[in-house]
Formats: sequence, structure tokens, C-alpha cells
Amino acid sequence: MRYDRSRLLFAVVFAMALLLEGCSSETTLQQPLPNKTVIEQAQQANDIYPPARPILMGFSQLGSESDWRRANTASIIDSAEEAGIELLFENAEQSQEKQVEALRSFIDKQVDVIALAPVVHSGWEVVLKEAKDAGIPVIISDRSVDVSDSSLFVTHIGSDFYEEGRKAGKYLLDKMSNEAGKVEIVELRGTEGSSPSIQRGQGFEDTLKDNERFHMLRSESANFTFEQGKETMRVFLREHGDDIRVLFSHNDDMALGAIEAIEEFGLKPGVDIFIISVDGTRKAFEKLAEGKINCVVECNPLLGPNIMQAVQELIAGRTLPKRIFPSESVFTQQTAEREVDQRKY
Ligand code: GZL
Repeated sequence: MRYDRSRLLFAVVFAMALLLEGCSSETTLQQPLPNKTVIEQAQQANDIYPPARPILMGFSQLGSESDWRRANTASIIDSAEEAGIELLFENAEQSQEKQVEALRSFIDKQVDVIALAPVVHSGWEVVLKEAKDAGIPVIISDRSVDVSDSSLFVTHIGSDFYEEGRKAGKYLLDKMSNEAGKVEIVELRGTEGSSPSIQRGQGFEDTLKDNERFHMLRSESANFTFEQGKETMRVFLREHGDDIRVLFSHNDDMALGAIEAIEEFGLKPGVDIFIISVDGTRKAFEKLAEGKINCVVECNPLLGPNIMQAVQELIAGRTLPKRIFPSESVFTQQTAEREVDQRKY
């Protein structure tokens, strides 16, 4: 296999360099340096990183539940290809257990770097410690992990979900500033225990909590999917019908499902029920332009270039910031027409 030969070549070059180095300096590296990553060992030896062979990267993706996720996967695969990084890509289809298995297989394969898009916020300490003990640096992609030891990952590249929730709340405050009376809200949350669902909900709630006009009538998880968004909105409408004035959906797929349920019920989405969604997919922009969604808070899935840049800098021994945020905006019906054809996903 191409990769084995290049690894062998790298090992021969590395061994020759060590022999030459050993003749000229005191430091020998017959025994691995304690608590040093493979990168630090090579740099300490002869600074021959980046190696002659392609970087080998393991990526654990959480699923393919939404248009956002599919665009995120495409961005990662395409960017690795463009950067000449050898990518081992595993899709866990919403299973944390499968993600842990994937990380352990990457460790067994002794990859140079691991990236993890964690399906939920907690439960990562043990496997991330295994990666650290194996000297393999970890990059967190998209959602965040809840770990007490921040040295378990090098950097987290992903959106500020709390701010996305705040942006949604601020839009609603502005939109309803001229309307009197109680505003009944229903919320479609994302995957239970995931950082975007927790933090979008908290940001939205914190922004509205000082204004007594706004009342959260119902809030349920619909797992970021079109089907569950439609079914859950059907239940909301059956039980609360015309009382509902606003829908806050944690992603576009659930909002698009809810739109179908609202129209089935005989109400006008975007008019009878204001809809605020998060992500910014092309389909959502089309509904924004049609007046069926009122506000889309962007969450950028195109993280591939940032991730591959970070990997190359990491392997070259540079220091990375602990947190890297993609750029994001807020879009309304006024800007939809101009934007819809720009959407890449
Ligand atoms: C957010 C991402 C979320 C999207 C959903 O960064 O994790 O997961 O908002 C996706 O569309 O399913």
C-alpha cells in the first residue's frame, strides 16, 4: 500500500537522521522521551516534521441528520483532499459509543492527529485521555465537549451556539416591539445533551427572560431532523393551535418540517406563526424569500478549511488558539433575495 511504503521511507530517513545526530550530539533517542507526542519527539530529534509522508488524520463525524451536517462532511472531505491529508473518516450516525470506538481505532492505527465532532456534550474524558496518553493531539470540530482537563484537546473549531440563541431572541424582541399582548412561543430543540441544543436554548431564553410578554408554551426535542420537526409541530398545533405566535427552531431541517405541519393545519408560516431558525441552508433561504421563515441565524458548516489549516500548523509545531470561531451572520426576508443564490449548501 502506498501509505506503508511512505511510512517505511519516513522511518528509514528518521533512523538515518538519528544515527547521524547521535554521532554529533549528546542526545540520543533510542528510548522514547517520556510524555512527548510523536511530533515533539521528531522535532526534538532533528526537526524533520512535517514528515515526507502525508499527514494521517482520523475524523469521527457524529452523523448525517441534516443538510447542515452533510455540508459539514463534504467540507471536511474536500478540504483534506485539497490539503493532501490522508483522512480516515468514520460516521457514527448519532451514536456516542461508535464515536468512542472510532477514536480507539484511530489510536490503534497511530494516526498523527484526531478530529472529533461530538454528538453530545459529555462522556469524552476517558477516550480523550487515551488519545493524550498515546501522544495523539485532538481537535474538536463543531459541537463542544465538557471536560475538566482542557489539555485533552488542542483547539475547538466551531460556532458560538449561545450567541446564536441570543441573536434569535434579539430578532424576536425587535420584531414584536410594536405588538401588544402575550407572545406564546413553541421551541423545537436539537439533539438532547448536544451543545448547540443546550446553548441555543439558553441564549434565546436569557435574551427574553426580562420581558414578561414572552412565554415558552412548549419546548420539545426533534433531534435536528425534518421528520421529527414536522411531527412535533403537528402535536403543538393539535394541542395549542391558534395560541402559537412564534416558533424557534434550533435548525432549518426541523423548521422546514414544521412549515409543512403549519400549512396542513391551515395557518400561514411566517405570517400567523413567526419562524426563527438556525443554520442558513439554501432550502431555508428559499422559504425566507417566500416569506415563510422570518429570520435565519447562520451557523457555518464549512469548517473543513479551518480544520485542515489547524492540522498543518499543529504538525508543523505551531501553537493554536484554544477556540476558533467561523464567521456567521443573521438573515431576514429583506436580505434573502440577495443571498439565496450565494448559499453553497
Ligand atoms: C451546529 C450543528 C447542528 C446544526 C444542525 O453546529 O452541530 O447539528 O445546527 C446539525 O443542523 O444537525
